[in-house]
Amino acid sequence: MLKDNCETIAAISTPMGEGGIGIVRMSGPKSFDIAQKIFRPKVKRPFCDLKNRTLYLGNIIDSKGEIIDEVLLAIFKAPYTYTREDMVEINCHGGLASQKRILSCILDMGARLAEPGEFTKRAFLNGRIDLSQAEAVIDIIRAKTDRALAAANRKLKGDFSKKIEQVRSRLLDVMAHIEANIDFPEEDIPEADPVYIKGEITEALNITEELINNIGAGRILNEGLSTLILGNTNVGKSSLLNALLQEERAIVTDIPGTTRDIIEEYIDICGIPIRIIDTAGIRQTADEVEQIGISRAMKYLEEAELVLLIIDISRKLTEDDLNLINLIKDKTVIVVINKVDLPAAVDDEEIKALLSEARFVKISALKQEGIEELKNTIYEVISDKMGFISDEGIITADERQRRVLDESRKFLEGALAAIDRGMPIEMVEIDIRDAWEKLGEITGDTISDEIINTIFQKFCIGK
Ligand SMILES: Nc1nc2c(ncn2[C@@H]2O[C@H](COP(=O)(O)OP(=O)(O)OP(=O)(O)O)[C@@H](O)[C@H]2O)c(=O)[nH]1
Ligand SMILES: [Mg+2]
Repeated sequence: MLKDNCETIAAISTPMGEGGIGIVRMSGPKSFDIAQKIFRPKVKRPFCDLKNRTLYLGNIIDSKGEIIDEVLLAIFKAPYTYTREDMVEINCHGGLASQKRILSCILDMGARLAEPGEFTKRAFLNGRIDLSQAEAVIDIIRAKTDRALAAANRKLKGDFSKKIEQVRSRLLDVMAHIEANIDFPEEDIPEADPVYIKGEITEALNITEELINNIGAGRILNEGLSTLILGNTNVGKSSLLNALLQEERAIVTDIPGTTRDIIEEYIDICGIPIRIIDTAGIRQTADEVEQIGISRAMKYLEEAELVLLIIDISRKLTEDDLNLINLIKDKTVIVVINKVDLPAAVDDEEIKALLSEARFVKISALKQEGIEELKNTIYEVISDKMGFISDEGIITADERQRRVLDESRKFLEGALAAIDRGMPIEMVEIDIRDAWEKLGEITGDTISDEIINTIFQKFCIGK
């Protein structure tokens, strides 16, 4: 596998913008050499005598000897570092100019700018962590709630990889058993035992399926459940968004068609991130901008995992409402009956008859009543949908990992079907090998450089 770590890389690891401190990092063989050239420690000690993993106060100077910034610098000697290479971290003042000048000094001295995720990629290429652990690092950075963070940490610890390895080693044993039989058929080795093989594959399939189920919940923890607030104009969609967020995020007016664009925010419901999306009110309209907003809302509807359909109880149902109800028949829906502080113009039963499968919650977005009950209902619906049993099993995973598991499951099912049909054992082995190889794409044992590069592209620079 490609090992492109002979170069020294550098990047600003903290977000761009003003902050208390900024961190510039380096990794690779020239890190100490470069640091020595640009750092003047306050302690009167040669650079080679600086202690490992210790912060030293000093100045970064440019090639003309001018001070760029007063910093704290630490050296980390290989192999016990994030990347397993020599590393340097410079804590400077968190201003753009300071961080950029320090970085450009380092680059002038022969380092090159790190690609996104390259520090973590090196940790993987140098064998400190496997691929699924490397990917857990992004999950940790992106975690939006405590539960999401805990799940990502379990993955970083290696829980996911261990499960995958369990399945793979089982499959390897079965392959060894089959090979022994194929290679030395006339010797005194017992014939390939279909009962044993079937039992092992079934167990491997069970673990894979369990992982697929747990990943469903993990994906929601990772990305948030996409929840669309949908309804006619003026029913109080943006008011509900604001009530859920406890801030005046969206503009609310009594003019129908106020919201045009999509507004997305995250809320935390019992540790589950909910990606809540406010949309333009759905109605027949001649207004061009509003129409664009409506078609955006419709696009989001395709992907939405949960729809909060808002009905204004103070108004009679219109044709627009009825059309909308037809559009969301196949979705998971919570009907939110809003404006219960006003006299009712529609009967609850009339609405319930139209969407018999859905849950109903009555609220007043204006008076902030019923919001807790709505949150509880959202939580119950998600728990049902995702089968949240215990947090321990939940694994955060991305689309790639999900696809790998899905394909592995198909190979294992293929192997079982081949046994049942009495196919030659060599044919069964092909499916087993395919599943074994596929699963290796999660830990990174069997994966192309190209896929590895795409995975790390998703990281931020400096990680
Ligand atoms: N009385 C009462 N008025 C409400 C309630 N919720 C919203 N409103 C009012 O209804 C009007 C419309 O509210 P919005 O939140 O802008 O409605 P919307 O569905 O986002 O409207 P569009 O963006 O135009 O589709 C505003 O005047 C709100 O103050 C409520 O629970 N009770
Ligand atoms: Mg609105």
